[in-house]
Amino acid sequence: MSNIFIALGSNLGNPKEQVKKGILSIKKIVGVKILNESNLYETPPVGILNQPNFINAVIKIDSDLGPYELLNKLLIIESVAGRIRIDKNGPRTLDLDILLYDSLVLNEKKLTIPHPRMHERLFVLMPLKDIDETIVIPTHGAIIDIINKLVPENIIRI
Ligand code: PH2
Ligand code: MG
Ligand code: MG
Repeated sequence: MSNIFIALGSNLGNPKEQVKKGILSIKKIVGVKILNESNLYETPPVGILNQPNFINAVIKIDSDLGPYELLNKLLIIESVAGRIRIDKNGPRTLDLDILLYDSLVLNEKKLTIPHPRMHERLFVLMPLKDIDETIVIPTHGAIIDIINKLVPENIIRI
């Protein structure tokens, strides 16, 4: 079994409900057990600024699915939630990103673990820290040190 952290984000179609439903859908994947859930956060958009605020959260799961098996399940949940891919950083009903998979480091076309931008995104790091503030992100270091070096953002716990 592996300890895996997944980030959830939404800024379209009742984002809070999208994130909650996303967690329920992940709970239903055979071979997945949810171990912990962060608080929900309202966060200003990063990347493309001219779009609604996001709701973000992180969950910790235990699973015997491999990284690609899990990725494929998450992509199905995203598309059932009505996700249409237009802009890389644009608005979305539901985004599910694998952040960490044990201490695995994977650099492949379809999947990069740790998530390639997680260390620069407070909307990911704040909820991740809720679950475990002792996390060390492979190749980047201790979460607390990373957060302390970032410029604070207007992230609101809801
Ligand atoms: N996701 C993005 C781009 N920008 N900004 C916030 N606040 N939250 C997100 O989840 C987010 C984003 C691409 O995945
Ligand atoms: Mg994302
Ligand atoms: Mg994604």
